[in-house]
Amino acid sequence: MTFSTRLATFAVLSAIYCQGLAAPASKFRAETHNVHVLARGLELQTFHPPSTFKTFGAGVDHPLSKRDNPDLKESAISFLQSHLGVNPETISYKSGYVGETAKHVYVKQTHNGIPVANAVANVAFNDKSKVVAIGSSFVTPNYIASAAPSISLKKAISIAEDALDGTHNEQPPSVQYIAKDDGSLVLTHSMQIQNKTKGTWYDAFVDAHSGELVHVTDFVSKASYLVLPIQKQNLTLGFETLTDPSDAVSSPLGWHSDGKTNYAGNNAIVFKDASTDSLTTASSEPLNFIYKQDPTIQPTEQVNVDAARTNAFYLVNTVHDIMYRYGFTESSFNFQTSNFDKGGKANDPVQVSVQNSAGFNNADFATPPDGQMPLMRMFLWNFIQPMRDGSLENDILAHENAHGLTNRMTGGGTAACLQTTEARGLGEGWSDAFAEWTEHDSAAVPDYLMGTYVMNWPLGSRSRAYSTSMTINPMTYASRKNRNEPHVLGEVWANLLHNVYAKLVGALGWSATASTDPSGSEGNVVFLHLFIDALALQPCNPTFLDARDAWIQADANRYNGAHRCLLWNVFASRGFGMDAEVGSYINSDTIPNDC
Ligand SMILES: *[C@@H]1O[C@H](CO)[C@@H](O)[C@H](O)[C@H]1NC(C)=O
Ligand SMILES: *[C@@H]1O[C@H](CO)[C@@H](O)[C@H](O)[C@H]1NC(C)=O
Ligand SMILES: [Ca+2]
Ligand SMILES: [Zn+2]
Repeated sequence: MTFSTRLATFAVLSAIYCQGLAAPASKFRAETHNVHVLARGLELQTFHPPSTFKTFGAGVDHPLSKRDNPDLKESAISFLQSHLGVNPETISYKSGYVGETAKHVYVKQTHNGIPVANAVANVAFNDKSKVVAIGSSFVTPNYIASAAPSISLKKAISIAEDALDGTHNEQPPSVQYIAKDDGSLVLTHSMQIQNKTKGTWYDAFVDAHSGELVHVTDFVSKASYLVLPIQKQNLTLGFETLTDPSDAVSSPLGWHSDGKTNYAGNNAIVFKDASTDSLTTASSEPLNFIYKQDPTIQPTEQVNVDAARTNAFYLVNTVHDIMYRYGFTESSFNFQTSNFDKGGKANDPVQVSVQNSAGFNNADFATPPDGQMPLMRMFLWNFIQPMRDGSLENDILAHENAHGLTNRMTGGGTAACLQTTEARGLGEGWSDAFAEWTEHDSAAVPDYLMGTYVMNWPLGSRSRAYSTSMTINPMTYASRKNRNEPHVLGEVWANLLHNVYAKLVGALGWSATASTDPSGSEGNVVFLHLFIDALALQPCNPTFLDARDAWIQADANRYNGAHRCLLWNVFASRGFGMDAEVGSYINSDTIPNDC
């Protein structure tokens, strides 16, 4: 394909991905709003109250600090009361867990016992039970709608089904308030609406008095890219036969058993197209999955379907095991059929649809709340014949899977805290950065490209390579201005993280066993710890600067701030210094005085 026709194809793709962002209404701010395109091209602008986020380094006391072993929940509520002046009667506990370096509590604002779905807060404590971070999007309403619905749930469901072109699923509906950007609290009927053909999946909020659809949580992260061992990016690097690759700590019963049935897989279920179709099957017993992909015939030929399912199964399980080692566990809302009594909600392994028939040239990942199964849809790519299969490009699988990590760990398992335009941009950036992490096989940090195999295009699916070179990738905090499409936004963040990774590995070296041994002090180990620790600390709908601050706090919690100056130096080198401000997007190269 020539250069210009390739660009034309790409422009069409981008237009599809960007369609939700045309001409946003005047109040729109990327840090607090998003625009969703519903059925028949109708647009809905959603509001996510601004989060305040404060970190405290070594930690501060809370009102119950003097008690012996104070209750985590009560401590969080007392701190919210003393620090933000929030009335404790308006706080309801949502979730919490004790992580390796911090304890986390996530709460919701309530009014007369009815939760305000988009007003939440989170408090984190360090191992000395001091408060290290507080995030809050609580609101002070100027008007509160009557708590008695005047339209029926049935009516509300039919309104939502019509607006979203889907069907209410089996999840129980509820009555919740939604905080709007005019300062009011609207009473809503909320229910999940799904269209399995289109791959859409929402939590919908219909005004229980006016019948208007006022808010949605969109569980789907779209991709736009724009067995292979995980560190190999694509199949041109060669298949290998791996024996027993599962990690006994992360997956105690292996990958093919949940303790009750064999084969189903405790962390992932992989099928071609629809979940009613067949699962990954062994080529021979016991549990051999040896299918040699044939690149000269279409991916839809049986042997290639088997190779694709096998690689997707391997990759998603490997990603599960890596993330588990670094803190994405049962209690921190991960994806497993059985949780082995270790906390969290079970019965939510990743469902992977290989060669999904709904489209081409893409992939996506829908993350519902903890306890509901996410769906990863991998498509075929038809830029070249025979077509290429996204399930054979590991960076795409890893990118998609990482959406599940970031959506579950931000905000305490609700999957509702990466919803603003800016937070969705962070989501895309983290997914690229995680994919990159899995593919390093030495201390070298070459420029990184996503999606080159499926795109059959040297630059892959992003506008530039991620690079430490200012010439190859000049993106800074100022580049964030005027970007409103999540992937385009995400490039700025992913490139910053590429630079953080390069600095950490340059200073601290590289561990070849980082995927299964998180105890090292090497740069790649430190990077993934800070990456995952920070997710749980940051507020709901973080801005770029909140996400940056969460890394600094994560380092204080885990390493006593040992990498603080290194991190600030990298941040400042790309304009994310201490004086950077939300909204103005002027580069700051300021670092702390003592660095
Ligand atoms: C899903 O979307 C398709 C395409 O718009 C539509 O034809 C179908 O009726 C929808 N399905 C449901 C269950 O609403
Ligand atoms: C496959 O991955 C390698 C290593 O990352 C890269 O150099 C190569 O360009 C990729 N091949 C294709 C066809 O994308
Ligand atoms: Ca779970
Ligand atoms: Zn994505």
